[in-house]
Amino acid sequence: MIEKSKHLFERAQQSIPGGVNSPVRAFKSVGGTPLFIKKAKGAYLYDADDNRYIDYIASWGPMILGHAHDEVVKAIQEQALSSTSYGAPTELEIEMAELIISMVPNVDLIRMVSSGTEACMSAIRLARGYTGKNKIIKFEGCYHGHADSFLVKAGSGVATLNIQTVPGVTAGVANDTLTCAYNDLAAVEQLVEENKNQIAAIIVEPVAGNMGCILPQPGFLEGLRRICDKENIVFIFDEVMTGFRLAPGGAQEKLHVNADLVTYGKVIGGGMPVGAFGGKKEIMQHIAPLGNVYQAGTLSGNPIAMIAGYTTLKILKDHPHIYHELEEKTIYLRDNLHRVFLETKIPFVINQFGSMISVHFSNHAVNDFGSAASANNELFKKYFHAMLQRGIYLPPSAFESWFLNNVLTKEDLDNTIEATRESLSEIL
Ligand code: HOZ
Repeated sequence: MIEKSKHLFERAQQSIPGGVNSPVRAFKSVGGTPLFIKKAKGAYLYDADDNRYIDYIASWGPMILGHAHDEVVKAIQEQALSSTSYGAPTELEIEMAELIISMVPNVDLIRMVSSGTEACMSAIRLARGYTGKNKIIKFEGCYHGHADSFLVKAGSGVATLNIQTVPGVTAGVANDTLTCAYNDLAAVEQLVEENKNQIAAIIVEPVAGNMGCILPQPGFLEGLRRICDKENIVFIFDEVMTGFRLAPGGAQEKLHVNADLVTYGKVIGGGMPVGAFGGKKEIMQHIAPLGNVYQAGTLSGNPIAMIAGYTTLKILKDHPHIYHELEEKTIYLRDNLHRVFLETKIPFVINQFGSMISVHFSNHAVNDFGSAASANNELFKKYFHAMLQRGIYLPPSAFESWFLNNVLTKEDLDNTIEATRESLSEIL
């Protein structure tokens, strides 16, 4: 029973476009009523009708330690007593920057912002300002937030809603964004050759999470690194999803590939609105006030956001076994879902990396946007709703990754596996 959510959704649509403050929440591609959430604790969400769900969205990634983690909540409460914003520098921002630099490779300087979108948008501006070139290369199905430059063949909500061209993005901006299929190194080489000395940056999700979870093929990221070195292109890792999730040093550490600039969001804020971009001093010193590449924010480095992020990152740094546990849980889920899906004989692909995982109903490998989009997404919708009815909260789109949190128990995972068995027997 979700009567209260239904009522709230109707009411929300009177005052909020589509009833939601971010399109993927609207359940538009899976249909039905989005759940209105009242509270969450640990691995569980509770909706307005008091139904409990095992949460595999984790606020789209940030809640890696589970919801309302005691230490994080306490730190926020204590900071709030000293005001929620100053718009002036604080020692806490230095501690946050020093902590990040101690955890991740190749970051000499880091600038805090308030979202992953801002981080990626600023990194691109910086790459352009630094190189004096205008064009960028991004990959089809990758999503780097909603700044104009990135809304070209984007994943996540843009793919979910099947928006081919985003009105409001000028042709001039769109023309400076070149795209290739993910994992297609030869296409990148060709594009770079055709646009000699015009490419400022290549931006990539080192493990893509906005078309389901898509793994980089061996040699793909290393090949991009080589191209960037040869052609004086700034190599940007969008680690908004992977940063502090795959390892303390994110995908750079886990995959042993260095980027020139890295963008962060999600986990870095411990559930508060935080993003960051950082990298080599040689590039970062072009940012104002050191250089003329302007970037600013009234709430950047906000003390509540900083303390939530700092407390979360410190826990992750001091307890690196969390990453092993998370990966073990995700592999357990993957292997058991695999077993259950196999019994049904329907085609399926489960991609998993660290604590990111997704299911596509496909009879071919899913390693780029084309293969993700050609999967049976009608079946995904049925699977999604059957799981939801059984108390399992999956992303409402096949173009999103699931994110595990560290307080999921074996019982939660077993319930999820059993719910999948029941769901598949109901919908097939
Ligand atoms: N960036 C998130 C993962 N694709 C989605 C969050 C949103 O668009 O609301």
